[in-house]
Amino acid sequence: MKDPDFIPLEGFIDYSEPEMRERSSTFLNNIKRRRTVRDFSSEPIPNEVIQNCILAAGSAPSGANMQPWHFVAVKSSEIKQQIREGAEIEEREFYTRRASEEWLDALSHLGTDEHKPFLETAPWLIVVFAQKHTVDPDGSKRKHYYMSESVGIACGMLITALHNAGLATLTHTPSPMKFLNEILDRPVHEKPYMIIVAGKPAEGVCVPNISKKSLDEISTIL
Ligand code: IYR
Repeated sequence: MKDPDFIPLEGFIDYSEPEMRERSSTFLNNIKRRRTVRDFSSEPIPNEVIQNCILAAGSAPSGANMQPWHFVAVKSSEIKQQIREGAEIEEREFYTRRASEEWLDALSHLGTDEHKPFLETAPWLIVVFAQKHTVDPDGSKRKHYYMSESVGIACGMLITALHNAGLATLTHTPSPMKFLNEILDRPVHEKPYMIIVAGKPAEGVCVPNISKKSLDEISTIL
C-alpha cells in the first residue's frame, strides 16, 4: 500500500459567473458544429496536431488513474490499406449476415454499407485499445478498474480535441476488431475499442439530416 501524496491544485481558473455563462455558451456553439463525416480529404495533417489531441485524451480521468488505454495513430498507407481490408471483411459479414433486420433498419438513415474507403483516404486512423490490465516490468499484472468507462471518456475527449483542432472525425467500430491486434502488433490483453478516423472533410461532403434531442428530452433538474 502506498501513502497518499498530495500537492496543491494548480491551474484551476476561478471564472466569474458572467464568464462561466459566456464560456459555456461559446463552447456549446463550438461543439454543436461537430458532425460525423464519412468522406475525408486526403490532405495531410501534421503528427504534432494528432499527438496533442492524444495527449488531451490521455489527460482523461480513469479508474484508479490506471489510464487503461493505448492509441495507435496510423498514417502509413500500407497499414491503412490492411486495416481497410480487415474491416471490410467483418463489415461484409455484418451487413449480409450478422446484423438483425432491426439493427439494419436503425442504421438505414445513415446510408452506411460494407465499403469503407475512408479508412484509406483519411490522413489518420487513431486506433484506440483498452487494456484489461497493466503489465509491470517484472511481468506481474494489475487489473484495470472501470476500463470501458475510462476509455469511453478518453475517446470523447479525443473527439472533442480533434474537433477543436479543426478536424472532422468518424467513430468506426467494425465488429469483431481482433484483426487490429494482429495488424498493429498489440498484445492480447489490449482490446480494440474503436477506430477514430480523423482528417479534413472531403470537399462538398454531405451529412445525414439528423438532429440532437432537446434539453428537456435529455435532462431533468430537480
Ligand atoms: N459498424 C458498421 C455498422 C454501424 C453500426 C452503428 I450502431 C453505427 O452507428 C454506424 C454503423 C459500420 O461502420 O458500417
